[in-house]
Amino acid sequence: MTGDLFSAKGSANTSANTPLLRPLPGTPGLRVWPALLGASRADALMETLLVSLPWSQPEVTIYGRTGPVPRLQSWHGDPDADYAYSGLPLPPQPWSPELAGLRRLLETVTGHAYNSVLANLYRTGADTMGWHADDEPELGPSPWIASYSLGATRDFTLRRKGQSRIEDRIALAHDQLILMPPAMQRQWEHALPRRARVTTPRLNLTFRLISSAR
Ligand SMILES: O=C(O)CCC(=O)C(=O)O
Repeated sequence: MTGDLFSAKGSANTSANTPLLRPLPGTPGLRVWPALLGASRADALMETLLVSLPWSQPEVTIYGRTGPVPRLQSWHGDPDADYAYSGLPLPPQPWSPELAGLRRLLETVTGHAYNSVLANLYRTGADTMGWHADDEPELGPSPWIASYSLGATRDFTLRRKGQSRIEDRIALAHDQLILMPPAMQRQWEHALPRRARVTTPRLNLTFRLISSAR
């Protein structure tokens, strides 16, 4: 299945190669590929990842309070791609064939290299991701982050660092890829808020380059 999913034929989808620019005030905008693999390949990829990744729900400490992350997650990467997220050390698990195939495709499509991926599984709309920027020192001063979504459409909200007003909201849909430029992590925070009406799962994969591993 992996071969089919990421074959040149499969990825030669016109929309996979022609991103749209989504402007953000005062920041180079995000690039958006609305349909990367095509719906049936994306369906098959989601089904495989749901059952094959070693999902877990680790505890993190945020502002002095410890509790389980409000979603499931799985961290994969090259052996030296060590990362810490909200104080939680994440030793990388090996690339699965599907994640490795997707990494190769995203490197070609976005023109950036990645050595790790954080997979997040939002089981229903009750699972969330809090406000943050992907600006940990391990990512270096200029992190390009490719974020690929599968499953239920969820809102991805954006606010400027130091402010509470939400300035933008992007509905991230099945098979949609966004590429976040470095300035976005310097100037903005993002979150995935609770959505009570969403009853089906969403899977998100953020591909990163841990620069301390280079
Ligand atoms: O699920 C999403 O779209 C956001 C994921 C995210 O912010 C992260 O992995 O840092």
